[in-house]
Amino acid sequence: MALRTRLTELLEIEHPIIQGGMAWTATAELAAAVSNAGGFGIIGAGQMPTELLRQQVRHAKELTDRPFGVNLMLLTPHIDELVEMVLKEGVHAVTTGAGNPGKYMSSLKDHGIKVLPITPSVALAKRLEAIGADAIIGEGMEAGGHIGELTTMVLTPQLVDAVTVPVVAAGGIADGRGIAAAFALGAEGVQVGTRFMCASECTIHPDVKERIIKARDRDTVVTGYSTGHPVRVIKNKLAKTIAELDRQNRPEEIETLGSGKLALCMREGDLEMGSLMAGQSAAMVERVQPAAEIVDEMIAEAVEVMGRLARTRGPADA
Ligand code: TUI
Repeated sequence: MALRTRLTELLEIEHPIIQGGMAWTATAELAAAVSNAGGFGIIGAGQMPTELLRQQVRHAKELTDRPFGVNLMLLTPHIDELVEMVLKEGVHAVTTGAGNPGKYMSSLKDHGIKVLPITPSVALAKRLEAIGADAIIGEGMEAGGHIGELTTMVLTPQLVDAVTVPVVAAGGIADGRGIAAAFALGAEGVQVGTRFMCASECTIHPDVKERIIKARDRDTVVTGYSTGHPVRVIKNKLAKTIAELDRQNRPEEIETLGSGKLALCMREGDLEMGSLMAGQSAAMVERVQPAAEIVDEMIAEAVEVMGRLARTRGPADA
């Protein structure tokens, strides 16, 4: 069973599923497991020291012979150094987040690295296509972490109409129904973050996985609007404090308070004072399971749903 698109060609993968490059969460182990399962695994660079990211890239190469990538978080202070390192080590593709990767586009492409920017808007997607983006990942505000304003449902078709390169839908996709929906909107692939947080191979603290599995529909909240970098998290003590600072319009204090809190959550398992970044789809994640099982289940369900839709007739033909 396979869903082939221009994205599977571009990334030389079997299934059109990209694993989100989540900071402090998407390590070499997870990325390699997703790539070995026929998807596209991504190491989340976040604010990682350059040498640590280099080790991660090398480790992933030991764990898989298949293509994988790195997500570059463009707000990182030493981003230039991270890009240099990625150019030297070589990966199949990079995704970028939290900014405009225009400055790095030509050097990445000159090194044969595919570039898939994550964008929250149509205007930015058009600019990035014009300077050589190989595909556009449109991320809706259902996603976890740093988000834009539009939902996946309205962003995806607008991107599909605006660019000619493949569009990948992200935000709120955690099962095969989500893949089928994204394809209905014209996407040629999906990016999945939250569900892969509960992959067996994901190295985050087990308590975080348990919290995601327990999550219900309204358990996430967006905080940090006053900083200009809003993030979706599962509600906890830290989120409540930041929401209050947001109301009082005290962005500097939010930046100070937020520093180091993502690692505190994901690595040390502090569910109350850590930043519990996860998407709305946390409520749809039911269990910890191997990455390959997640990929296989999602693809099988997508194929089943799309087959059912294809056989559906209007009342006149019924
Ligand atoms: O980047 C993400 N998700 C993230 S990054 C992150 S680490 C962080 N922590 C605190 C504050 C900020 C970041 C946690 N989660 N997703 C991809 C994404 N990119 N979402 C939105 C954007 C984006 C936003 C603005 C991309 C480009 C952009 O462009 C602005 C411009 O310069 O035109």
